[in-house]
Amino acid sequence: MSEKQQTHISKFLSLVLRHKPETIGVQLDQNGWVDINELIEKSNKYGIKFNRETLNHIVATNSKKRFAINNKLDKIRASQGHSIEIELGYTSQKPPRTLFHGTSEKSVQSILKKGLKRQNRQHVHLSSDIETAKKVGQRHGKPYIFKVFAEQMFNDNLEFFISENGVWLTENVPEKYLSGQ
Ligand code: HQG
Repeated sequence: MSEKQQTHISKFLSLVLRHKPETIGVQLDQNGWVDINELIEKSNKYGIKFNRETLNHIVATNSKKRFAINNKLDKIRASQGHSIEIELGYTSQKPPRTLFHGTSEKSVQSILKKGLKRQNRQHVHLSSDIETAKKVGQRHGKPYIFKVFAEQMFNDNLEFFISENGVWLTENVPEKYLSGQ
């Protein structure tokens, strides 16, 4: 299978496992998990064809390790990025002193006024390095990087989580904890 086909399947998995499981008629459990056999069967019926071997390969080689497989339960879920309400079950963690958020220049004024909002997702996504934040921002336009005073937020009792694939998550970031570059 070509890389292009694999990316296509990976994007389809993001859609089903993060946003619209109803596309193929599966349900996520309360922690976001879906039975792998059911996922494969219903995806194939929908016209996105792959088998268990391909799925394992996509999960293992995915650039951002977006998906996690639980072999004991034979289930799969997205590790972060959901717009639907599920309980990821990560425990609250102390973040590094500073984290970064990449956005586009066109959102800067609004963010300075209102802080970082989680928008359609369950969390605001932050990264521990500038390079990753830049890539995230580029998806939206000319990138702009905010510094987030994460340790200060933590000391003020705002919670942080780190996803299985290393993305820092928090509910939102009030503007006083932000600084531009
Ligand atoms: C912006 C990708 C105006 C925010 C990435 C962002 C990430 C505001 C956009 C993950 C705002 C939401 C998430 C405010 C926030 N006013 N704009 N007050 N507050 N925004 O896609 O962080 O490839 O939901 O800056 O790598 O870009 O999908 O969030 O630009 O980890 O695995 O609203 O998605 O991962 O956009 O990206 P998104 P994001 P995957």
